[in-house]
Amino acid sequence: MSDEYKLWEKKQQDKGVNIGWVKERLKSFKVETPSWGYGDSGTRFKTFKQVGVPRNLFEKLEDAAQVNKYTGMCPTVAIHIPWDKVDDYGKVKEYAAQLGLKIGAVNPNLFQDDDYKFGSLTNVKPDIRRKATEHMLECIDIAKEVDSNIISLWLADGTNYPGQGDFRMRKHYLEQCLKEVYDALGDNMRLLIEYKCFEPAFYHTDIADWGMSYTFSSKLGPKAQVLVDLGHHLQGTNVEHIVAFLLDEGKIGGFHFNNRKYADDDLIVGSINPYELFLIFNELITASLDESTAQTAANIAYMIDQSHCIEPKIPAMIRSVLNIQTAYAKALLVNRNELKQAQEADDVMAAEAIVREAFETDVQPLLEAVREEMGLQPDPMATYIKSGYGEKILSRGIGGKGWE
Ligand code: PSV
Ligand code: MN
Ligand code: MN
Repeated sequence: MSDEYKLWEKKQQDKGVNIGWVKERLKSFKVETPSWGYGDSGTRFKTFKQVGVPRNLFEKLEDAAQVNKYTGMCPTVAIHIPWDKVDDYGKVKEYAAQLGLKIGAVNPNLFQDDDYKFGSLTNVKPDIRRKATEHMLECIDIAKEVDSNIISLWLADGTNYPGQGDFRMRKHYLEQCLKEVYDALGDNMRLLIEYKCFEPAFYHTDIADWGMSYTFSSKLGPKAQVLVDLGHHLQGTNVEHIVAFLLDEGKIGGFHFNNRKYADDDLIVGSINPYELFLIFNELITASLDESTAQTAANIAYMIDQSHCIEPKIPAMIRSVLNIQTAYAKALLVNRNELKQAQEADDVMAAEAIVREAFETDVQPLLEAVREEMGLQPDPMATYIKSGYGEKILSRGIGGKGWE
């Protein structure tokens, strides 16, 4: 135990922090990384191809295993179908296990087939709705094969112009399709429904906000829940409030972590607005300590949804994971008893200070101590860079499989 850490621990204990509890929470905290975050992706203007990018799902898993190896907190990987389509999913499951990984959420893709130009599950043509529903059912089968219990749906459907579509009719089509999908879920499976305010459609999106995701998932039943992607809100939206509200309703099932400055920028988590990330964790931790919300909080799938256009993929993923861990650690330090007292006394200044001071605390000594206790190196990024893996994969060449 370093002197720096001992000092840090003493200071926190004096403030009433239960360090043993904080460490346990940090050790059991896991975040899923996305297979597509290891591949090439771009903007609508250009995809810059990088050397050494995985050529298939197996290589994406190898890269994901590196992130898990150095951070100790990413044992599952989300897949996207058909980007990650293979003939034999048994082999995927097996290879993942060899790497110390499991397959996490299965993401259907209803946005890159020409047939979906005017919508998929909301398309006015029954045969296209059928095709999209079949794809969802195929993803449920894949999830069962790889022992995953999450289907994560983002629906890109929407329209570009007033009058282009019948809002209510499209809603009915979507409800019908989702009902069929919901009924095919296994007993322990969940359907997480993402929302997004705009893009690729620019006039309306069929699942535009959390209220719509909430309504669809409530009508479906307990196996359907809302997924919050941090990049999918209009500017200024109070995301932590949405999170608290959904926690209280038992209807939040997962996150897609990323960060943005303007729209759905998919930047490194915590790179632009780390305070928002911290405040979200503050709500999640508070809910985990409240009997009425503890179960919902315990079942949340924490996932990263990030696309790296110019960043080297593995270091960018490690950075995101570490930023998430840092925000989580800081949120664990909030003195909830004092906060409650301040709230009950309507002491605005004290309440704000209690939350902010936790955010301002340097948690690096704590994280290093936790990593050591987990048998990890204290600096995961430096250890990865030194490992030489980044150089080794250059032999894969250019033209790896990415966001396509
Ligand atoms: C859409 O913007 C989204 O957030 C969905 O989750 C997709 O599956 C993912 O991005 C693809 O990067
Ligand atoms: Mn997403
Ligand atoms: Mn997105």
